[in-house]
Amino acid sequence: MGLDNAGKTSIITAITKRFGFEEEIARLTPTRRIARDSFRFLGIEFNRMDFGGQRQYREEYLKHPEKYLMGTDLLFYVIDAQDFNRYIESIDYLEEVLLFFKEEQEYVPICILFHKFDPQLVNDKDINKRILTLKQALTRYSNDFDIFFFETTIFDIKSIMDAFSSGLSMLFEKMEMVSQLFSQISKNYNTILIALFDAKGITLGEHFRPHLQLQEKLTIYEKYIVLQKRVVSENRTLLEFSDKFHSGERFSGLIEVLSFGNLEFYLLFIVEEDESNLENTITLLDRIEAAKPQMENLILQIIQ
Ligand SMILES: Nc1nc2c(ncn2[C@@H]2O[C@H](COP(=O)(O)OP(=O)(O)OP(=O)(O)O)[C@@H](O)[C@H]2O)c(=O)[nH]1
Ligand SMILES: [Mg+2]
Repeated sequence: MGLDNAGKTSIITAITKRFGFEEEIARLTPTRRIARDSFRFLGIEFNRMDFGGQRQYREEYLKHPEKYLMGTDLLFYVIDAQDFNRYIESIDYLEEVLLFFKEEQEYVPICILFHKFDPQLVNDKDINKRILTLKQALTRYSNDFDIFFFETTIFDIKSIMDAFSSGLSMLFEKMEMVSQLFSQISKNYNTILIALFDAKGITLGEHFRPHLQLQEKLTIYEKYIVLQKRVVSENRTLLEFSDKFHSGERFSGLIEVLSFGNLEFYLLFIVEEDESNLENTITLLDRIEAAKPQMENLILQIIQ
């Protein structure tokens, strides 16, 4: 939910497509009433509703909230971070929605997306200050609700997938275990990243090397998206690769497919390449491959 023009339909389009969505987003027109679709995650079917945000629709939802909002498991609330003039209007709408949930005692986890936080704005003092103020104002709802904040932009698909994945992870108690395991594993190896994705690119867990630059995360994620496509089209269960960051630092990695019935997951593992001794790197990747059963076991616990 969110005001008209906040970017809700753009976000859903980006999540669904993951690449090559720019043209489709440029052509979007305001959503009429509610656009519904569904997707599967961890074998469960989710109904997703994109609430058109124009005034007349908002009024209708708030007039009959029991008809539209009852049974919600998770709310993503999108705020156009660039549209300062509408911050207050946007909070007022959110407040009415939360009021309904509170009256119904439906304690839905709330993900608030400060959207259109485009790359050139990351270091912009003014917008950062305004977002911070808004976050402070919104904490007053955190007595009643679990509220999580995200900065997103369609120019950084990872920012959107992170927000979406984090939201979904609230609904699966055991999902934390994945990141915990990855952080354990990282202690033993010189890892840059370990991550587990479902077939649609939703993250079940990840662990990055501390201080990994945003640019490097993006390099990895974009590479992953391309390679995962290749794994699928070539029907592989394993793919090893090697590449370098803009800084020139080299990395080696693997993508391993873990299957459970008709559910597939993708383990992405990336380590610093030991250029003076490539054997070391290879041994390390082999050890990771050998840990496959442990990983499968963990996923089984989560999806059961
Ligand atoms: N700069 C920038 N523009 C964006 C971003 N995301 C979406 N937009 C633009 O914002 C406009 C509105 O996007 P929509 O996704 O249609 O907005 P909506 O929230 O679905 O609007 P309603 O359907 O009317 O509720 C479009 O012109 C998009 O191109 C972003 O991250 N950055
Ligand atoms: Mg829309």
